[in-house]
Amino acid sequence: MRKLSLVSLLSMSAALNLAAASVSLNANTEWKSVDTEGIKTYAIDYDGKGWPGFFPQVDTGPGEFYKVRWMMKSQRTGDEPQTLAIEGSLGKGTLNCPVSKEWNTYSAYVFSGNGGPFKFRIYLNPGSAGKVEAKNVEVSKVSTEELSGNLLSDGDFEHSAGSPVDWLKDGRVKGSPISIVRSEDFISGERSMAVEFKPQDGNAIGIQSPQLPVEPGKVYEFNFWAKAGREFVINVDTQAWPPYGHKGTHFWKRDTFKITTEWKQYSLKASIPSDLVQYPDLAAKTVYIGISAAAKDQEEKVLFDDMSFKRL
Ligand SMILES: [Ca+2]
Repeated sequence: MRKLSLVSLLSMSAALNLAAASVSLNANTEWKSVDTEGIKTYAIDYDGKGWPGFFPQVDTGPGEFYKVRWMMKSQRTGDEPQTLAIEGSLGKGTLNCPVSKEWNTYSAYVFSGNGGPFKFRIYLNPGSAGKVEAKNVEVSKVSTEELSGNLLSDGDFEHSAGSPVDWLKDGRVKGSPISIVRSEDFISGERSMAVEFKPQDGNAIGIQSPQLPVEPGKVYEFNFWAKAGREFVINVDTQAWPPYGHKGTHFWKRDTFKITTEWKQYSLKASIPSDLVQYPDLAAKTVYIGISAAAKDQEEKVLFDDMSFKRL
């Protein structure tokens, strides 16, 4: 693994649990740090105001994927997402990420473009109050081996506590339509993801994956298992819409599946265009998956498990 260079810091600084790579980290001074068995945990009694966060920064090589990972748990009473802001050679952007009341590891992939300094900012969004803790912030270069495997970090949902680490609800939806539930079927391990597709304020509930690394010109396959209480039709969209903002022709592909009352495997293939003049969004080399109810006025709880998104 390539060692990342240290970058100078400003206020409170720390190098946290550097299993993956050395990374410099700034945190707002309102975070208090506690050293527990050699691991620094940061905590804040957040009043719901301001944007307290962490600021890891690394030097990147050209044409590489990097992954930022961190652990967080939040006792906030609301359901505000946490946000990862990114700034590198491709521009500036933001990614909303889920957060749970229990410790989970969250992560995001970014493509370095021309390389150079890459700044991250992991921060809380204003809203409800509550204690928030974070630790183990790290950034590492992604290996070729990882890029050819399952790009979802917890496809079988056995490592997510409370709510899935990969999936985020549509920003317009109130409440928590996505949860980790105990599985009753041996086929799905001990835990599955449940999504309550219940229309709210005229909007169908949709969920979306993180930005997943892709190579333009290659074919990717999204596999998942699902079951519902009755037959229920969902749309699964594969699309490019980079955090830096959309340009040119929108790459977008919709597949529709009828979920039944038995666990079954479903699969789609997406051929990522190679023409970056027509599809400039793909210069960021990421796509994401969106899942929504095909009929906006119907409701059903659908269970998902064993998801994978891989290059063929
Ligand atoms: Ca499972």
